[in-house]
Amino acid sequence: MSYYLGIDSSTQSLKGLVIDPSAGKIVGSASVNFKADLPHFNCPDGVLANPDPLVKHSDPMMWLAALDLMLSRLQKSGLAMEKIAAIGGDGQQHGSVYLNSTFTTVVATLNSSASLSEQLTGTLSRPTSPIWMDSSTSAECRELDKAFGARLQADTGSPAIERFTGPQIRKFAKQEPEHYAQTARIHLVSSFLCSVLIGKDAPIDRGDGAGMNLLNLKTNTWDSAITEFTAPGLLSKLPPVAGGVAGKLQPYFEKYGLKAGIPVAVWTGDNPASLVGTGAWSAGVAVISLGTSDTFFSSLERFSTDPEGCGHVFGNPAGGCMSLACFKNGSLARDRVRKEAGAEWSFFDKTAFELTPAGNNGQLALPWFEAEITPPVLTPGLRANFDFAAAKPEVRIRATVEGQALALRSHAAWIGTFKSIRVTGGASKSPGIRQTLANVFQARVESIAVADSAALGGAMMAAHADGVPLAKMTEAFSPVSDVCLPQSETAAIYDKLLPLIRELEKAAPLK
Ligand code: XUL
Repeated sequence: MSYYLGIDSSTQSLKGLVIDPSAGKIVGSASVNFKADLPHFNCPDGVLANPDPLVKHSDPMMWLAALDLMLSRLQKSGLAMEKIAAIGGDGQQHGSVYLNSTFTTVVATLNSSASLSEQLTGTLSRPTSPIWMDSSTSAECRELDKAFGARLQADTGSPAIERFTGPQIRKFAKQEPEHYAQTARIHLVSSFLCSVLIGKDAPIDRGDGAGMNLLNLKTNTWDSAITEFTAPGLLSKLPPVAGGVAGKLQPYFEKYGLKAGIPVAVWTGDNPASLVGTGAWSAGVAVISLGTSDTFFSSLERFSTDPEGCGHVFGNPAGGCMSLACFKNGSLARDRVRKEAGAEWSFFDKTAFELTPAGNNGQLALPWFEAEITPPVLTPGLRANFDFAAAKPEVRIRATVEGQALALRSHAAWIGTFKSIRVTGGASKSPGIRQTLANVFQARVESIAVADSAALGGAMMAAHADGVPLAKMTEAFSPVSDVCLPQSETAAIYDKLLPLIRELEKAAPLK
């Protein structure tokens, strides 16, 4: 009869999902879309405008406003909030929040008659938060590479990567030393929101901590040499690394009908949470998550890194590690191609694939409207091996979806070959995209009933921290609800196209 709440603070929205594990049911959900619901933060798509296309920051106060609004919506939906026995959650990975020395006191004494953002805005030592879409730290990455060489990837799971929190902190400390000196605590998006729930500094978990270039995955502690090189005195500004229960829900949240004192599980990153929510936390299942970013991930039996240096090793919240390849140009790029082609979503998701042949007669596109992460390419712009602007809408759409699918296959090869792949995220509902993935990977593409697997993973981790076994919840909440089989006659077409995607990655952007 106990309910568990999972909260997913992602790039463009914040969602809550409530499960009842004893009944095997989802009993409630609420969401807040930053563009539609919080337009006054001027952060549409979760990113603040900036003249430098490589700089991508968000407003941490918007995430707090979204948390208040989501909880009030959940309460207004009529859900029995008092039945929620524990809370878990996740945040978009790599993003960081910079807090001054007043944070500890203010967060511990929140007044329920004012909003979270009103009370916490004065605790920021940096008004904005760099997020995972930021590619502006190449200089800092090269400095880290020079100082630590191959050890960085061997010990932290990734070479120096622009969006990772360590290079971001180094850039801040170099460019704004006074503000860095005023920073008492640096949190990830996940640990920041968890801290607000419990009224004190929450730990960072291994799953999300591994996305910082600071955590030694061999010792599961902050790497003191890397941390000190990244920024002076950084170790004292980081919360501890831990899993399990972070603390107890503070009284501020009673105004939403929640019971103060219920346990709050340590939050993780959105991809590690999705690993749990899709049921892929145990070996052998790969996941493709199609959201603001497209990601390919699976649990890892043995610690192994990407020889090309694009992919990552993160902690698996269920124990051990997970692998991940991340592509920045995901759903926002698909939406832009759709709009520019003058197509409805029904045309993009289905009709375009009925009007064109598998392989698109060799016409491929990479919709890199933003600087790409995998591979790291800092010059944005669409790449295509044909006259994209002159082509019919259906040709542009297939070229884009096949280009993205081939890039996923090519850059996830180091992770392994999988006979079945689970898909999640908004675009995983598209029949055209699912069939393309099945054909490109020649694998069964499985859907699970809950598209929001990160929030589900957060709810499952809350229940797990309260003693409910993960395997039991996976059976109840993540069963395969639909399967898309590969068409074997297309195998040779995509095998032939695979090397072309690497060629296209080296091409100049179209004007
Ligand atoms: C993963 C990554 C993105 C973000 C946002 O490394 O950068 O997937 O977690 O979803």
